[in-house]
Amino acid sequence: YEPDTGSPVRVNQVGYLTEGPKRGTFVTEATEAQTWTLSDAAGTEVATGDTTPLGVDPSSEQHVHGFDFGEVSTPGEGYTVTIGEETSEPFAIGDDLYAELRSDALAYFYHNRSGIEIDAELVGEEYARPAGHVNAAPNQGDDGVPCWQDGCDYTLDAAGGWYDAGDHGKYVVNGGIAVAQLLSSYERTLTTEGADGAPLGDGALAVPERGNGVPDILDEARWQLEFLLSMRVPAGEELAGMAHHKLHDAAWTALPTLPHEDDQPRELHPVSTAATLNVAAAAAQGARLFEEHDPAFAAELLAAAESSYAAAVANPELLADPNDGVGGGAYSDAKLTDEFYWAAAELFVTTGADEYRAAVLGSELHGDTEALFPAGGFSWGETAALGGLSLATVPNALTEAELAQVRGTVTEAADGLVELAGGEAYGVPLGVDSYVWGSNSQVLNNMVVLATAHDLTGESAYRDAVLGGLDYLLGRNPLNLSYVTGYGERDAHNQHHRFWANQLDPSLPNPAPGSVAGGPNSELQDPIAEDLLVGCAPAMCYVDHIESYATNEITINWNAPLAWIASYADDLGGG
Ligand code: 9MR
Repeated sequence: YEPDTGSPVRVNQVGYLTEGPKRGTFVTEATEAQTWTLSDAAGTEVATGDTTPLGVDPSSEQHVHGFDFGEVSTPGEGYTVTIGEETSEPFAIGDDLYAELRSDALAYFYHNRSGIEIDAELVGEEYARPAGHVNAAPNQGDDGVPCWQDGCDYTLDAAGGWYDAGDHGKYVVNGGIAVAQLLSSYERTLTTEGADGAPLGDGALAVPERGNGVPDILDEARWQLEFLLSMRVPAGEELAGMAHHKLHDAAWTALPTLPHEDDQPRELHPVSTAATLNVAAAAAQGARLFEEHDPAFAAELLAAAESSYAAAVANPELLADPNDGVGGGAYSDAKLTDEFYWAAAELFVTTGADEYRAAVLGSELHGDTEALFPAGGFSWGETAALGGLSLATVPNALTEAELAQVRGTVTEAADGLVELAGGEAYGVPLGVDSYVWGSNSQVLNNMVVLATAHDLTGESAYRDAVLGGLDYLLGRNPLNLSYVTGYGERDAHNQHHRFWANQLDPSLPNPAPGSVAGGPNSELQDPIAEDLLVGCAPAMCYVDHIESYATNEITINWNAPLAWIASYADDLGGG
């Protein structure tokens, strides 16, 4: 299998901010510098210069040169770079490149809501669909899901929430990080100068709750927060206060299957400490953000956060079974110091209480830059960074010296990522060893760390590294492919999804614009990858095929950092 990588001249196919860095990559066996030429839409040459030979890129095993046209700052569409006989895909230079991506990346969440009809007026006919898992045949409704654990005989009303990904499972651990990153995207607008809350505000997004006086991004987050609360063991039962790890089908369904067509029994899988801490963390963060808009809901969230945290402390080692992967993902995680840190940090930021202060300051992770911000990126299984970022950015009761230390870990991590990206031929803040399942989200989460460092310090090197990450995701990469549907001339559009399955059934749509593919995964963990990608260099281990779930799925916890970053980048351009 030879991927079609198009032109060897690789650029961000969306474009470059007027005052931002402008870098590209050229794949060539030539060892001497080559001349590049930037032309505008009319074909007029506007700049020229020499490439820099960089040798072999270990991530892609391609021979590459870099080029840089950062001196050009004339806005326009349809620019191209030509080197010899080869011309890049067209791109823009401008300030308003990411406004649409911000709302599209957020629309992903409404599209993937469970338990509610997806309204054509909000998403268009093509993407409209009936409510899923609402107890209308052949569905089993999520309003009465039987507990699936030895010794429990209750059912939970766990309707609502977001579907995880291409499947119809609803998982608390990646649900928690996803909603937390939406909340953080909003919270950033409250705590950061130059961050604009209006594009996330009431009436700004296509959600059914728009016009209710509450910022739309909080409406979207609430849909998931309520689901997370509903996954808790009821009072009076053994393990009350703990959260069930996940709810999903008894067996995997075929592709395509629309949510309302799913005929599988729904099952509530055992509780876990990780899930419980996700509820605690996300609910604690939600509590402070809903205080202004709905004090009763805020109080409910805070009470749930505190009791969840207490339940997790009392049951610190209830691990999800790594082999519980039939009909849904396992999402198992054997190391929970990071979840404890995250939950304690959010509770501390919200309440200032001594108990949580002690848990934060006493954690072995506190002050440990590498443990908080692993170079391979934070993720659903490595969540301490979320707590660290909240402590660093949201006003809280740390002393000045403690705050300076926390902020120091963010900038130290970001310094490492700037260096890492600077050594990558494609400018990506991800090392050759980190192309795992969902690598694009690892890139995005590293970009969140960099962007936060930029918010804290104003240092342009951090901003430039974030923009370099966007360049990578939007086409300046070994496959010359934008991993975000609807963005760039050559975009991923066959991601693994049971409704957005146009590749299998032309009457169904492709993924909605603004859906980010998981990305290159060097482990080859699905049959398509095993068949097509043997021997691939890490950053090449990707195929835009609907059945390649290990390289090409889409999920809430990958689109959430995309939304966060699009929001940051749109703010950079001035809105
Ligand atoms: O994102 C998850 C990734 O980190 C794991 O390595 C992988 C295998 O366990 O599972 C991924 O999550 C998938 C989940 O298990 C099932 N629904 C789709 C998720 C994204 O591919």
